[in-house]
Amino acid sequence: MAADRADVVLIGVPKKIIVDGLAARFNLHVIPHDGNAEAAIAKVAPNVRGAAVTGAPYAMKGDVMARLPKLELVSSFGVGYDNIDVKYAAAHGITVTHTPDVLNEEVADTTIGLLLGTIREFPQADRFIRAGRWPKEGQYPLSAATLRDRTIGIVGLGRIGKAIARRLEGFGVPIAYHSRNPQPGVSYRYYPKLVDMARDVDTLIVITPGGAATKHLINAEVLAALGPRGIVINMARGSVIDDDALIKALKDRTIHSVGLDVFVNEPEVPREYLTMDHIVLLPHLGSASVYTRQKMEQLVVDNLLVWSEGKPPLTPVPETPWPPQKRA
Ligand code: 8YV
Repeated sequence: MAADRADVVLIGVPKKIIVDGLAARFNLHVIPHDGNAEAAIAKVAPNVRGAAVTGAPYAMKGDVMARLPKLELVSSFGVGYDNIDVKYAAAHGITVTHTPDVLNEEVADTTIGLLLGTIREFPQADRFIRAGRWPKEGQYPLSAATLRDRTIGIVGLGRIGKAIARRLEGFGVPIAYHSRNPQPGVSYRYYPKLVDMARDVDTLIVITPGGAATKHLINAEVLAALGPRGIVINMARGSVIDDDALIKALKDRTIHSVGLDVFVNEPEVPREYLTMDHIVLLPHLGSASVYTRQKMEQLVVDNLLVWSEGKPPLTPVPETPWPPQKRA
């Protein structure tokens, strides 16, 4: 059904491309993300037919969707949509879209940066210079780790995982992967069981979706299998790693190091990580360039625009229906 000048809510940060793009076509209601969100949603709830959500920590939970009886489409920012209750949306005929593909290359670039930075200790070496230690102590110690003798296991060979693997081919390192199903058209060794792959590689790159299905996939057993040379790079979601197990492995030095771009309670980071100098932490930078974020923002807008013309969404999530179904 065409939805020109439909009532649309924007939940999260009012990014300019999203606000301008939606305000030109819809009655846009920017929901403040302070204590007044509830009241602002209540005011417009009966008429809202579309929603834009600008990425975690902002969410679209089932109880909010339940209060929007005419809601047809949720256009979510980010490729990951664990902040959207797609189960509720699917059960109630609401279509959900996300922003895949436009960020693949950026996230893959960031992953390689974090991988090399962690292996060769670039942030620590930067701190060494700034602390004035070079003239006093001489050369920064040789890094114990190198990419040269490593074997990489990619956890989740989706679109971004493949972009990472393509880059790693250029580095001449052996590549293996674990995912629910083997991927057609790739020559990397496939492991149906993560723990088996962890035993055979020394470096894990985690780039799997978040949510219940992957919670604590990287656990004590996997870390033990990875062993003392082990390095884990997490570009997925904080929930994929069992922090208690990882912190213990890092403290006991039963793995070598980690590079973490994502955390369970962002922007909070477990204090134990902050006190460890031998690991690398990034504040969720995967897709965070102006160039790529603008493409993601535009895709949030475009999914709502095509919906307003009665056309199928550009980038729907697989779980929810199209066209949206009328609720009883
Ligand atoms: C975004 C991401 O930074 O796309 C994703 O799933 O994790 C990032 O690109 C995030 O969604 C913003 O909250």
